[in-house]
Amino acid sequence: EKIESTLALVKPDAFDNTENIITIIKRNGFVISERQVVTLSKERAAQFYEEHKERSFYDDLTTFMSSGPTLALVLRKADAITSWRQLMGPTNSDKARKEAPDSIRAKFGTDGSKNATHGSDSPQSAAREIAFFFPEYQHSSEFNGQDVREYL
Ligand code: YYY
Ligand code: MG
Repeated sequence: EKIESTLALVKPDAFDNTENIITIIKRNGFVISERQVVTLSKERAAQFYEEHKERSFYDDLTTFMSSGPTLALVLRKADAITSWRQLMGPTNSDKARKEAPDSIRAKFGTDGSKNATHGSDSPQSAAREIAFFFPEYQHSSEFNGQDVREYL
């Protein structure tokens, strides 16, 4: 298994649960390589989610994502991209509560659109999304698989 980096977000609906979510992240063996608290503008949220710009939920999504603080994290471990999405659970928090009650979205998500966390869905999206929040990370030794440090 290859050590991967992925982008995780704690979205505005779960920001007050950041400490609990970080505890779960660490308990599952992820190393937190970068962290940043940011309140996204509507324009920047729209840029982050531009793959969804034709979808009916796009305006509500970008309004929600700019409604309060977000915590951006770079998570590292073997198979981090798939592993973090597994730990988050299904996109819809109500579905998560039925199908994956131990998942983060089941525990901390609000509904079908306010769902506590984000995770990159492929190596390509991880690279784009990490660079979106942490433009220097691609030059770091972590990105090249060395010197994994823990910041928290
Ligand atoms: O990758 P993931 O977050 O699990 O779902 P996406 O299909 O990429 O959708 C991004 C984001 O959009 C999702 O986290 C909630 C919101 N959303 C929505 O509000 N309504 C939908 N029907 C689908 C997604
Ligand atoms: Mg997605």
